[in-house]
Amino acid sequence: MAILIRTPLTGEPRESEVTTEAVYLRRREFLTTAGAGLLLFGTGLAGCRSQDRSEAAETPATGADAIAGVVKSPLSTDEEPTAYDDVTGYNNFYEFGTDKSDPARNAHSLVTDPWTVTIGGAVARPEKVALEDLLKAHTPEERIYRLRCVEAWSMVIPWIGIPLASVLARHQPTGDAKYVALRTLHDPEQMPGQRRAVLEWPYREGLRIDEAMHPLTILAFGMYGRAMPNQNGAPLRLVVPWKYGFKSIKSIVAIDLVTEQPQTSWNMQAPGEYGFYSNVNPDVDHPRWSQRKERRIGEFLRRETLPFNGYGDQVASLYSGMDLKKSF
Ligand SMILES: Nc1nc2c(c(=O)[nH]1)N[C@H]1C(S)=C(S)[C@@H](COP(=O)(O)O)O[C@H]1N2
Ligand SMILES: [Mo]
Repeated sequence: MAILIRTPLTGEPRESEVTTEAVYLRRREFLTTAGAGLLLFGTGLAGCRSQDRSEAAETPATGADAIAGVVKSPLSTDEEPTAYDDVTGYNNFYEFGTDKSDPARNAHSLVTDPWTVTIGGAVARPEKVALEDLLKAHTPEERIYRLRCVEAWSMVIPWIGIPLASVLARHQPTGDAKYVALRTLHDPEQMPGQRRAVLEWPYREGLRIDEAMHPLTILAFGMYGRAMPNQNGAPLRLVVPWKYGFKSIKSIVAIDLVTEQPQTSWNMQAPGEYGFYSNVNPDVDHPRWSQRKERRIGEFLRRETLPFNGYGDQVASLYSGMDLKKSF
């Protein structure tokens, strides 16, 4: 039996937060039944800044926010991960400000423990579940996925998560479940960006049920071997690697199975610019800029953007017969 342990993360981990085993066992604790045994992190994190790598290597399972018991997913890309400091310092998370540097500065005010997620709507087993109980029921995996933002930058990130499909299956969607609607926490006290009407709060996103059940779609609760930093969507965020980044909703509190196509924040804000599907598509320009090229953060030359962000072999069949210029 593998043991997965994490502790709350508020802001950056400091030496003083590295606790003894006895102390952190009293904190948030996850037990899983991953069959692959205990895999310690810190050895395969190419692309982390050297400081991160050595920190992780020295204290793989006992660092304040290290996650153990994680299985490596064969669905990973073998591309070089983006530097950890870039992934945690250049974010879109409007609940904490609209500048890319705002979330790293402001997201410490989000309290991620305790955290509950409500799973409801067209399911046989609706439930309001503590995050640790939700995660306990599934095997965590590390998956190195590309994230491609509609603003034409991209990153490669070693996410730690669980397939959304296994969460949904546990709650038994009924025949009426055609879409999945996800919602971020709405609490202007903790999320000061919600005091301004830059978007209609709470942030919301949605997927068609077959997209949600696709094995590439995950709920991530960590990255780079450690707990999810607040600015990246702690404690639980979606990752849908063949879609533009805004589909990957952060700090999720509700997952509802629904019959009608749900409202999504960016589509409500600017329907001509952001569609429901938002599959990465170099042939469909954003009205104000081309989507043909992207800058991988940390690289100088721009790359050609690939259809479905390079995941076409796995996901193109979901859209056979659809006009993806109309359903953008
Ligand atoms: N709740 C919430 N989720 C969100 C956003 C947001 O503003 N609020 N921004 C989205 C956008 S536009 C992108 S590109 C990704 C960025 O994720 P990252 O900061 O981990 O790179 O988060 C997405 N999820
Ligand atoms: Mo984005």
